[in-house]
Amino acid sequence: DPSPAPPGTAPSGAASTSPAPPAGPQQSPVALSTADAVPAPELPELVVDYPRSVDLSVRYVSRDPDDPTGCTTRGREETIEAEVPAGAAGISLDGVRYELKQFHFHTASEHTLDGRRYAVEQHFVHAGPNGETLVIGRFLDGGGPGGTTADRVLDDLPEECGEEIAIAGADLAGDLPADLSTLRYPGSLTTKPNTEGVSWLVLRTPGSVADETISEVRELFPDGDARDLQPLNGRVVRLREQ
Ligand code: BO1
Ligand code: ZN
Repeated sequence: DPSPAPPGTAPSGAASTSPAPPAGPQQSPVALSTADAVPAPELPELVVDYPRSVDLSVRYVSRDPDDPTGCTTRGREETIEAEVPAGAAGISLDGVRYELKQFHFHTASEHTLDGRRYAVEQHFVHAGPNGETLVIGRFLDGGGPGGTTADRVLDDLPEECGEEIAIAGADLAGDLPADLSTLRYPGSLTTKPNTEGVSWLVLRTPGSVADETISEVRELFPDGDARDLQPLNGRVVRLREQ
């Protein structure tokens, strides 16, 4: 921790500012292109083990150390997040299991796919056996019938600061597409502290939520909470079809 400023050197009431994180060479999000992606059938199949029914706890969160509750601002570092009970959901790659910890949303999408930015991007955040982070990204558009977990979460948002909303019996398995083909690349957290070493698997097949769900999330984050696209800097994006 930095030592406190000597008395009288900081204007009273001034907010503390966090230093900008060092921008590494492998940041996220990036512009994804199916045409430029290298076909990679040799990569391990994505095996999803998500439940048909799980109870979630939804709240606002912030990655900004100056706004730990996510209550004061609705910007780049804030999101709406659903916590998944320990052991309830995960994925495996080559027999190695990654536990689903939480999922959250960004609007508009953070990644782009073939030049398109989607209305919403859902991030399923997993932790590996050694604490590695693996995120599955899913693009969401409007025009859906409603009733997906994303609709349920975004239609019943917490109103009070710090309030937790319980969502019972969420069908996480049913939210995923039949085609689990993914674009994979090494990247970072898209919010502070933008830590690298994150494995990104972005589903090629977008999903859809109801138009009114899109309106809700846009009302909540009028300026969006998506980070700018970051340079690939020579990274290879691979396409694992399955
Ligand atoms: S994102 O998917 O790149 N937008 C993203 C951004 C921040 C986090 C995760 C994903 N934060 C991390 C925290 C960890 C925590 C993990 C799971 O989320 O840095 O401390 O364990 O909740
Ligand atoms: Zn995210």
